[in-house]
Amino acid sequence: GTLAGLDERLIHCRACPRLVEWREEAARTKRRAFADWDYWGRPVPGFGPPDAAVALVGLAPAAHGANRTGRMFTGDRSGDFLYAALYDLGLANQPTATHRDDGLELRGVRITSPVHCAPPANRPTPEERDTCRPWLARELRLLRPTLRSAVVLGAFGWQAVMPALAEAGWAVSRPRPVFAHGARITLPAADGGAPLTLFGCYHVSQQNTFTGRLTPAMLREVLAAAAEAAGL
Ligand code: DU
Ligand code: SF4
Repeated sequence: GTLAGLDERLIHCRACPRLVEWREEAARTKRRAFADWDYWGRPVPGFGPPDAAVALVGLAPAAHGANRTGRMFTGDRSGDFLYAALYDLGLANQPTATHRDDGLELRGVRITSPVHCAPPANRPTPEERDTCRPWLARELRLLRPTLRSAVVLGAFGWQAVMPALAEAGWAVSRPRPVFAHGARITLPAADGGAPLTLFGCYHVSQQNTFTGRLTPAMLREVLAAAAEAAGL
């Protein structure tokens, strides 16, 4: 299979009843500021080239952000913060992301998330995380020939990505590595292929960026290290 084929199948997924309801409810009721938008209201596929060297793993689409625009981190404050940093490092061709046809292109980076549908209160259940994991594992397996590093935004993504990485062919140690901002670990490939360097980073949510827990410089530092580890 191809990544494009995977994305095409993903957008028809209805495996999580609570999330299907929530994503479609948000698309029907809308936020006042986006009343004239035709919301996406479906699973949001990963964004970025199929031969990416760096993966960026978030949490889940925001109800009025990616669930509206149909592209990861596009149209919300989290994305404003993330894409500005990617642009600063030359990993994106423009600093802003507003809609799916805004001309944004990523260089060597694929952005995805462990849960592909917008959850209530930005909080998927463990069951929803497990139900969505095969999509992440398949995506990582398809990226594996070129993938050399991954930045995981927050503890939820960190816990979700470990079993997916194991299913995609990297050796994940037991006990599982613990999330921390600044964590850096190397996972050997289970079959002698290229290892993957994994980086932990606080999530780019407003909770962290408005309070200064995660600053632009802190995010740039992690992204730069991941790009360097991947030879970008
Ligand atoms: O507050 P906000 O910028 O609308 O983001 C809501 C929430 O969802 C925050 O925790 C970031 C997360 N998120 C994500 O993980 N992936 C996305 O594409 C968009 C938002
Ligand atoms: Fe399907 Fe994942 Fe959405 Fe659940 S969260 S409905 S598994 S795409």
